Amino acid sequence: MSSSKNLNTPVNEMNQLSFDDFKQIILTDFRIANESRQASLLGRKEVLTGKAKFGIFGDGKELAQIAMAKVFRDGDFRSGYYRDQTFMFATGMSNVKEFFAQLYAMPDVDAEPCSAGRSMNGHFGTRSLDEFGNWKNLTQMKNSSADISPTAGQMPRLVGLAQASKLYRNNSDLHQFTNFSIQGNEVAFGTIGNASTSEGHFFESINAAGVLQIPMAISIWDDGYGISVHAKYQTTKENISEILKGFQRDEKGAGYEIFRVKGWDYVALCETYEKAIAICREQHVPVMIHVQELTQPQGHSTSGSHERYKSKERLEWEAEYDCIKQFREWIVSSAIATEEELNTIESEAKKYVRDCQKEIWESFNAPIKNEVQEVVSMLEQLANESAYASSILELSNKLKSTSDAIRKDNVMAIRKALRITRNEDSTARRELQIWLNHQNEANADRYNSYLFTNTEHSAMNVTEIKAQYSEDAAMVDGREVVQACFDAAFARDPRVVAFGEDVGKIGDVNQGFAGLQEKYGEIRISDTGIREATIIGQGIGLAMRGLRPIAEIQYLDYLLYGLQTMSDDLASLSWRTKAGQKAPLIVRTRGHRLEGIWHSGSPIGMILHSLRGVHVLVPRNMTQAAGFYNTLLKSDEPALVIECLNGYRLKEQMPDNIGEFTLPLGKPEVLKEGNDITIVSYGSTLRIAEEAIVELNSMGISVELIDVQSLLPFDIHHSIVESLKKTNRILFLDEDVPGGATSYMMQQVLEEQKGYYYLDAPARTLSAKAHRPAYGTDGDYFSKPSVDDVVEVVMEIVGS
Ligand SMILES: Cc1ncc(C[n+]2csc(CCOP(=O)(O)OP(=O)(O)O)c2C)c(N)n1
Ligand SMILES: [Mg+2]
Repeated sequence: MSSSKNLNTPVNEMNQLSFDDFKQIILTDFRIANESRQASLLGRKEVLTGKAKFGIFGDGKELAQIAMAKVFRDGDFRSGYYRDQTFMFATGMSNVKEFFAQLYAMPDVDAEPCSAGRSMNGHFGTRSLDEFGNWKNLTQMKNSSADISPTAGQMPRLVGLAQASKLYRNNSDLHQFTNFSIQGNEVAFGTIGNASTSEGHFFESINAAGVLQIPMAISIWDDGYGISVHAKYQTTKENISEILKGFQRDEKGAGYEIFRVKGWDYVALCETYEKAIAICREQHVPVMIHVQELTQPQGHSTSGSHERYKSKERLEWEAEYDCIKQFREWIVSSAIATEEELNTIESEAKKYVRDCQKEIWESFNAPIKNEVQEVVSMLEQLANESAYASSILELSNKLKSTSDAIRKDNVMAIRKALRITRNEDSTARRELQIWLNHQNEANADRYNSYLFTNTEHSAMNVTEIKAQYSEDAAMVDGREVVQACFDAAFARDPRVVAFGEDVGKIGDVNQGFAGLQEKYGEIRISDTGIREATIIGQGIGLAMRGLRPIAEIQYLDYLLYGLQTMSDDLASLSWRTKAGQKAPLIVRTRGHRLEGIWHSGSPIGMILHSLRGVHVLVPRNMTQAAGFYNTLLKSDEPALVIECLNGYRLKEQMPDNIGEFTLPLGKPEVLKEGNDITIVSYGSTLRIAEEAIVELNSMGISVELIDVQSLLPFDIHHSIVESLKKTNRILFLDEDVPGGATSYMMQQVLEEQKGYYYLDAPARTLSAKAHRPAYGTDGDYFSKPSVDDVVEVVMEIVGS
């Protein structure tokens, strides 16, 4: 990739340049546009000839992205989508080689830094972390958060990325963190397709950023379509900036600065971005740039052809208004360069891209080819030493004749050969097994590693510090315990911020932050609108920029609104970047038992199954919750903490070291010892179990009660099976649906911990009913597990 020292010269200073310098800028832009276009064209061919599986490209969007790149500075962040290759090339955040490495799914961080081959092509991202998982200096590099495929899924995170600048600018205690921000001068650039603006996430994010007044610059790439669906089915009046006009800032209030520009008009694009981003950066006013009249020369993706749904007229218009064609005509008609000069650049670009592609295809294939050769010769050796020679030779011959064999072909052949020769022992067979073991290790690293950051700052490495109590330790409401914990956290670390519905002024609906806004200011403890997806997104974006957010979801039942963002974005972040990015966000919520269909749900199975990559903690009381918060604030991994809704007014002892004690993750606690049966539970049902145990004891049944308290990770030392070895009977209890989190706990203990061997009676689960909890005390009794249910199920299990 060629670049120019003058590439970032502001448009309004261009007239001060010499003609030659000016010309060089234009021609460099023309070159980048052509290199990007050639990458799209060749990329599609690579898919259609079977070398890559799927392709989605940025053709037709080149010029706008080149203009945007001119105003993107070190420290800035992008949160965008799969059309942005030109922007990534022009800013230097990616290049043509990395583009092809991702197309081929090359599982190598150096070749494909965004995801090490884990994401499909067009999913961009830079590496914020060094090889040890520590933050790099983000103000000395250009940054892109890692893309996800769900349309508009990039929007909630964008709000947080932009808000971080506001916090860094307005809170002078944060000015010291120059690795993350230079006094909040960074802009968060968002990109989104026109059709994706139909998503709720888009509207929610736009409103949130308008309210927050943060430096967010959202560009809408409008090509009139979302795959085959025309704008008339997507957007009222077929025009997103038209219908968002009410967001324009004016004498009635703060809002956005909204721009509209044609995607083929180079000069207008450069001027627009120059103007828009200056406002955004300096004044922290969100800006929206609606880039219209964009095209898709090759259609949406390699999955289909746009001739099926675009009219002849539309296709002709797209050919004429192709932004590179228009750019070329402008260059020639403005006498900046000749057709011949441009032709030369175009053919150089073509050759450059072809050379990059060849080099990457070669470096992708070379090690695999070597591995195939090794496997073939090992199989041939095995055939020499085996009674099943012909079957094994069949495998090696098949492998030899597979053109472009991949690692899967290799490993399948070995596994099959090992199965065929399972009754034999030979040097060759042992060598093959060793080779497979090495491959398994390498592939686990390639494909399965870094669900969590696994650094020295991992939550799993935080040393336990026990809570200490003085003799006269006060008995206080549970809410006062978490409040004191948060107070200590805010006092200790200026990076800690908390926000959510009713979190600011009243200190949350249960008073966990009571008085803290007064003490630490609105900049750190704040109310948000009712918008769970962007509360989570705010948290992700802030955490990606070095802050320590506690994002509050008012009730567990409403986590569903934010769950998409938590699951697709937060939970996958470390894994999908192979530890290139992290977001140590703490999501705080409260749930289980209260009253009514939408205030007492406990959908823990849903959470566990959608949030692998996030720690899921279910403290039974506020002291345990505080211990978890203290642990998490020392770690760099994301977590969800679900407090018990009915626990805030129950009395607990205030630990002396409220800001310091830590509770380890993945360690259950035995609350009561017993011999006849083990009850495994968490959260609010523990109190039900405790009551039931009183009655069971009176019948002579001795119960061991275990509080799991940390569902992800789950009992890392396998202590529950130790209890089962003693009692030989087990009941998993919670108030999720049947087969919800109880079945997860059962799988962990019976399968993972091999508890199956110690059972004298069938393992049982007791949960709530399959429907939501009905309102009122009777509704609760007949919907959720009761003391009576627990007593009777235990009696059945122990056979009395
Ligand atoms: C939540 C979700 N729904 C559907 C899809 C499938 N999908 C991928 S791209 C796309 C169209 C997006 O169109 P637009 O936002 O205009 O972007 P363009 O591709 O036109 O640049 C759809 C429906 C998806 N990725 N995510
Ligand atoms: Mg579109």
